[in-house]
Amino acid sequence: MTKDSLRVAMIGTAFMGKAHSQAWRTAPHFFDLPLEPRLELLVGRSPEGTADRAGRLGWEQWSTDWRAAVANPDIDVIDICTPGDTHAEIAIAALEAGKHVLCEKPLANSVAEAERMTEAAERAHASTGAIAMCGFSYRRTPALILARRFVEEGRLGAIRHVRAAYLQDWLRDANAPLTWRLDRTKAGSGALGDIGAHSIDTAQWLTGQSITEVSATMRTFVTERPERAETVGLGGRGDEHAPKGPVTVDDAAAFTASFSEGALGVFEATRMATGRRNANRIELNGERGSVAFDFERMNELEYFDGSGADPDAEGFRRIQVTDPAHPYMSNWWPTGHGIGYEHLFTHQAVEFIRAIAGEAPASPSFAEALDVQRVLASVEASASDRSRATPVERPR
Ligand code: SOE
Repeated sequence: MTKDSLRVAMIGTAFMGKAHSQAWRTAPHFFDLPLEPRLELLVGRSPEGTADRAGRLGWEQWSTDWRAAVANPDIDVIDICTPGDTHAEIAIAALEAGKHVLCEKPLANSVAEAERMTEAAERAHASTGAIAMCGFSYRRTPALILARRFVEEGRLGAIRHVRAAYLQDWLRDANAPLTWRLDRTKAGSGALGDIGAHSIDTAQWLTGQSITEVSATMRTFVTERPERAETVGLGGRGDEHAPKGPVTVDDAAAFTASFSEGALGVFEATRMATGRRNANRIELNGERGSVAFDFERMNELEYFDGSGADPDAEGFRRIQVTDPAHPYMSNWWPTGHGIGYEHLFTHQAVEFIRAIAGEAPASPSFAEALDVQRVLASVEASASDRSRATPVERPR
């Protein structure tokens, strides 16, 4: 029997466009899915670039008109992989047209936009059954899912500390180019929304607790950058003699946070941590145990069992999260053969398809992503209110 197909149109052709394309293509090869995704239509800005990407990434057709994609009755899913300033308009139009929507993180550039998107998602779900999900892809990391299970099983006891640092360094060169990620009107914020949003989402999801209060500082170390540049990966090296334009977002954000059940959080997000390429780290310390994760060793989870069962042998142990019993792993390679960054997007596509088929809840929902947006807004508000920054008094 052939499966019903799920016809996908993806808007955006850059980094996330590549990651999502691979996910849509790979998911049915490795997972038994209720619906068969079809890479129907790729939408980009330039005709040449989009045609080339569509060919390479395996899309049937391409176009430069997202509105036509949204109106197309032969499309079931709109996958949004564009900068944040376009998310609300595309997502709301797609939901109103009865499409399922997968939207990259952060959900929007403001709380107001995220609220409108969430209302549209709830309305569309009630009227057409449309599913909306936000792409906090690190939730699909097997080691983090295991950590969450440990928290739910009570192995950590009451959680006291949440320590999250998302460290990258692709902006460390002062001549790295002025890309859209450094433009507040396009990206909403800098390191905070781009990667700090992942830490906020992961922390709330892992602990099952909400952040209730924050106290923040943000910094832009390099305030202008060359506009003319050869980009390499996310950064690259700009032409230092080229005209410069203003950086309008943060390079780094740091904040403390209180959680609803009493945990104390310390967060750091930076794209200036020289030598740290994609160190998305989180550690939880509970009264009975701890877990620690670093994306640069994504197939491992550190676990400390402080229950006192074997006091002489206490210590953090490194669980290699590659066994068939671990989340998603039986669909991939034999034990010990780890997975990588791209696999998380495949897991995300799998969960989205299952949610559309009614087999699983759509999580992170737009409502959950709106909650992250509210925390981001509070961090920015706190950082801009310097009245509570207390100078250090020193004798002259
Ligand atoms: C850039 O900092 C980035 O690509 C983020 O936008 C992604 O969400 C993260 O997974 C990797 O880094």
